[in-house]
Amino acid sequence: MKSVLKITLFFSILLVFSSMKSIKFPDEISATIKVSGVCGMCKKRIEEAVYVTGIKSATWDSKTQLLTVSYKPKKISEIKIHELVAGVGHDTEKVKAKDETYKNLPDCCLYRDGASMHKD
Ligand SMILES: [Cu+2]
Repeated sequence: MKSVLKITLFFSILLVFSSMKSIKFPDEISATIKVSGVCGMCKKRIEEAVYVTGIKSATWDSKTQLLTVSYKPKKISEIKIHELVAGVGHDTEKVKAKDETYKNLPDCCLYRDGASMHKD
């Protein structure tokens, strides 16, 4: 009886630790990032920019201006995702694109200069 109790205790401790670990280090998490953009070309550019190792999926919506990404936190950090997006000319809520990069965007994509929203 005593050993049964010990085993039960051992496994319940193990269970608590393993669940704590999965909360602390989940394999995959998702984030919603605000990204400025205008059209279908922007969508393609933004989604392709974050198509790197560690990213499981990425979808940007021109209406909501939100990029939803699923990624492996062990492989890529959230700030890195912001940097990738800014790297192709799109401002995020945390990282601003360089003016130089921004200026190279097609005219219809110039969100900062009030490019009108249009359909894909
Ligand atoms: Cu565009």
